[in-house]
Amino acid sequence: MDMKQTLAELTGKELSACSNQEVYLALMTLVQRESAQRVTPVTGRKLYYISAEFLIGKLLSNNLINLGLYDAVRDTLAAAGKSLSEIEEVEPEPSLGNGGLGRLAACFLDSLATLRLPGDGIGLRYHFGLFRQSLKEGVQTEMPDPWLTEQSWAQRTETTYPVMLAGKTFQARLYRLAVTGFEGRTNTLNLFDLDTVEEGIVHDGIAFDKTDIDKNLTLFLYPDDSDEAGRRLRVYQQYLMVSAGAQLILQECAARGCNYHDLADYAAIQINDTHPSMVIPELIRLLGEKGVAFDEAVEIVTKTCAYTNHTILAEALEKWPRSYLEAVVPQIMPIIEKLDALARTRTQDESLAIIDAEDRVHMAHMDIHFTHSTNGVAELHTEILKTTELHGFYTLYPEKFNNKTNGITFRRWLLECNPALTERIKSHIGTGFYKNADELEALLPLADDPAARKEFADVKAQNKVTLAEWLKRVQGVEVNPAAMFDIQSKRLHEYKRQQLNLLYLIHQYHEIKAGHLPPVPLVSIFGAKAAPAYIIAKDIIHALLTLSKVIAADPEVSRWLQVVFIENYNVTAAEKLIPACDLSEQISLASKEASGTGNMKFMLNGAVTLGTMDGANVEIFRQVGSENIYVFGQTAEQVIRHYAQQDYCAAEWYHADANIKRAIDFLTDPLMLKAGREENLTRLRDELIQKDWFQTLPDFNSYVVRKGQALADYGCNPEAWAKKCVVNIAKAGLFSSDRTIAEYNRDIWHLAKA
Ligand code: Z57
Repeated sequence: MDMKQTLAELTGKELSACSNQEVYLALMTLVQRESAQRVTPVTGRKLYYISAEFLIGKLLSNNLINLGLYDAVRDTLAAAGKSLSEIEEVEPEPSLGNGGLGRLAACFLDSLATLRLPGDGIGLRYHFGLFRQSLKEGVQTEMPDPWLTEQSWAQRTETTYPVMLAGKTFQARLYRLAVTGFEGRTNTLNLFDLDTVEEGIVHDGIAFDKTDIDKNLTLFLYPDDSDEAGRRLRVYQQYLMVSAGAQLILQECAARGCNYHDLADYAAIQINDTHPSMVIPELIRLLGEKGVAFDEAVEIVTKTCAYTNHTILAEALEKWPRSYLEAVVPQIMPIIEKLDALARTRTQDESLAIIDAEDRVHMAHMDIHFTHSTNGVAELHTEILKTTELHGFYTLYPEKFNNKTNGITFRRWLLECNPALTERIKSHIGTGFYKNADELEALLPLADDPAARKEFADVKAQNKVTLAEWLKRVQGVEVNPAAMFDIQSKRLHEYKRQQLNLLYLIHQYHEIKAGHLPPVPLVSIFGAKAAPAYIIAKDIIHALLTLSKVIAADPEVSRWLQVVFIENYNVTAAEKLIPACDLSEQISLASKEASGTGNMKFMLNGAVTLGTMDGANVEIFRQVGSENIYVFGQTAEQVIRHYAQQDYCAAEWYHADANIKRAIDFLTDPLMLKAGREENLTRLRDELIQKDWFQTLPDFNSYVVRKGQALADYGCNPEAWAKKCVVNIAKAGLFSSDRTIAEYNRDIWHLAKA
């Protein structure tokens, strides 16, 4: 049947008479029907990727591309006077994630299905996701971010699993969301929820009664954990996810012939960070119910499960007080105690214990002792785990440690978000790179071909115009598309150092005021959500918004410098920003960013990186060479030494360097105080002088110099710049999540292709 007929049948009327909403729902049905055709039976092991976050983004276009329907749908709609891109706008984005870790999980699901590997996700069906950010009067406020509609990508099933929370039984209902691979198989994202959750209890932004578990449990991802009720709520959520997930795994495996003793032949479980770590004791408990003795259950679970670490920041490594677990999940506490005792037979080292002297349960420690694999997410990160953060564990279990450098799916982060660039690439090297990313390397000779360079530069220029139009439409700001577009988009965190970029912008403001004009105007774009209770992060947002206002009010400066803060940065916004970026800001304090994945997305779309030698930036550097990336700042080794010796003193830098002092002092300049809030600006200023925990000041001068060099190269030598862009695209193949998944499969999962 042709597409016109199919859509007419699905909508029940003439396409031209349908609203965009009606067409959207018809296309959702079409995708669900087509993807069901590609469900392939599992032979051998199946992977379960358990994660608190799946930042899947909008699904319609992605699914149409993967199913090979995109062009037919777009053209059929166009013939009926409809636009697919307008229909995309009615789709709400599920905000089931926070940042890199959640988007990584989504890329992995895409790659698994594309590589025809059996691998399903397990997570939660949050009603309001993280939160929707609004920026009013220079301040972030949080609102619910609803995405569930009557007909939804996540389809309700009749399957429920009983889950005991604080001694009471709840029914976890399974929702299933089809994951299509590019010309691949269909896998499933399993999302759990309670029928009793009530969206109506949310008031005044994102506030709700944190104790009313049956009504609140799946309302939000990462509910505020600044009080005890909030922290307990996270334990409730995590256990709901892993208990229902473990029951689903055992049921599916049993249906395929597993007798529980051979579970590891049927299932591989990947624990994404520590949020799902309770799956270990929970599986041991459930296996016990099936008649498997404790010692054997420990062995089975160790063989089945693997753990991925995504951070070395101590505050992000979860440690739950024993009292919380005793209150919320008393049924697994005896098992955790036995695991602690067992771990203590393997090592005398108290720092490797699961339960510490203060009665806190170290989730990562449980993961490392009782899974067969611990991996970091970039080479440098894995090395730091082995040599410092997890050194004791590495000594005990060297064979468990391995690296899996992150990746991104090129279907979403090139084909979908940047069709113009995709067309250009295709015209030179064909479409093999869709599924075989290494083929991009065939573009390399074009870096020396002026005509080809111009083609790529033209695509970028057009994408910048498109972004400028979008900014005008959704935010009402006008930017100069001839300027260099410099973008830092990622979660707001001190270690990612948006404050360093802020200090640079203030510095530039002063330079322009002093008549030192840059070679080319700069549009500096930020996108970032701050955790609702993270005060300094919100102060940084406030300072950026205030500076933006001060500059916009000053025509002398704003001709050369603009600061734009995107409201509610999410996957949809990323898909608009990334194709239009010239300079990609990856400026975390070396050693702190485990990998980064935004860095890869920008590179793939022909942006040049300005970054520290941190996370996967190190591997980007190796790929492109020093000519095609701007590197600055301290090395990870130097940073780690300063922490060990506790010899960093921000105040010394502040007093010794006039430029640093001028930039910091400007935060509380009368101009800023007039446009912003004294409390926030003063607090940030004091923080930078008195603490600066993430060592912004030592990197300030090298950052200013390297960014100045980038501006000069971009402004004065566009030919050389265009060459850098082509090299970056050509060398991005390594960062395909298909490569990452193939490595996980080779080293950890051992799944059979269907
Ligand atoms: C998160 O997005 C990441 C780490 C975490 O511990 C949590 Br919680 C959330 C990020 C890292 O910060 C990135 O460096 C990394 O690229 C990403 O996870 C995926 O591995």
